Amino acid sequence: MNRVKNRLVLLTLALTASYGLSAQSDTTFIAAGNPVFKHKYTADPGAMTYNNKVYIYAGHDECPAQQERYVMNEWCVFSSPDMRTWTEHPVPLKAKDFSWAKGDAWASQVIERDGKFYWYVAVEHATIHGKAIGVAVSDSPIGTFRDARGSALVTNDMTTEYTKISWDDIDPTVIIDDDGEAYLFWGNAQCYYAKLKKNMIELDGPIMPVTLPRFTEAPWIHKRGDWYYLSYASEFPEKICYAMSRNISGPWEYKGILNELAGNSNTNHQAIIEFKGDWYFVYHNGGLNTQGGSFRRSVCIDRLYYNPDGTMRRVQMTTEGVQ
Ligand code: FUB
Repeated sequence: MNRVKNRLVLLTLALTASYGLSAQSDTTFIAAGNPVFKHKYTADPGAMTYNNKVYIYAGHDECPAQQERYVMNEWCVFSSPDMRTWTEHPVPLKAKDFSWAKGDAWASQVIERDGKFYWYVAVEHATIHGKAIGVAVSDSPIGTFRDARGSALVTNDMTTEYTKISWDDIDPTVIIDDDGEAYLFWGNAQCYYAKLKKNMIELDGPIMPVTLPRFTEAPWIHKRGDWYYLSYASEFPEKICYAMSRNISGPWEYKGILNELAGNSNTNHQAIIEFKGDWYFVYHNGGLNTQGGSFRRSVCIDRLYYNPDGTMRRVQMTTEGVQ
């Protein structure tokens, strides 16, 4: 009976992959190493642990074979109680769910506060030139989510004093500190941070630049003990580097490379989480047969280890993944 059920699940996943369909209902499967999700292309993982489950929020890479550009219209959500059995839930959010956005469901992160889930995303703004950061909210980690503001939280014209490029306001990452204060980090070419109000949908102070060597994009902020860690994609093609600080506002001390170039992808975009006492490095590569690459990426997970002094050991990317 179980075998029949597993075949049905695999058939559903294969159909979903072949026809590029989005999940319409929950679909459960067992991961077989890296990449974790093999039935569709997934990128820019934002990971969250909540109520003994891991959630991965990822962009859906939909670029047709033979083309080389980002085609990303929606985000996906996957959950797992053990990092092995995964459930894909129906698509919880699309770029077009933000009425002010033109498209481009780029990198994102979800965080929980007081039983609500806030999803910070990067999209292309329809009327203000350039990329922008929006925030959606839901009562459930799997959605559905709705635009929490009806307008962008950060737009390109708010950061022109630091860089003139129009795609610097991408890749949001968020942290709620032990004292309850929340902070948003983001950036491309220039890293920024700003305090968030308790309502999580408004900035609570100025946008500040963060100085990091050879910063490209994809900041991820996390805390372990008294250390703050700011990891980020560096140079291009991207490696993941990181810096540490005793203070959320820095200064940040550069600590070197955390993850080398990811296979067959010029981006690498990471998330770092603790789950049931172990730490995990979630990222993407371009390793999925047969069309994987920089615009058809796939989420992978490997273990992350710390040294006794709090620094992080370089990640070993594996085909086996985590079991
Ligand atoms: O997926 C589009 C962009 O590629 C992301 O915003 C970057 O982090 C890079 O992964």
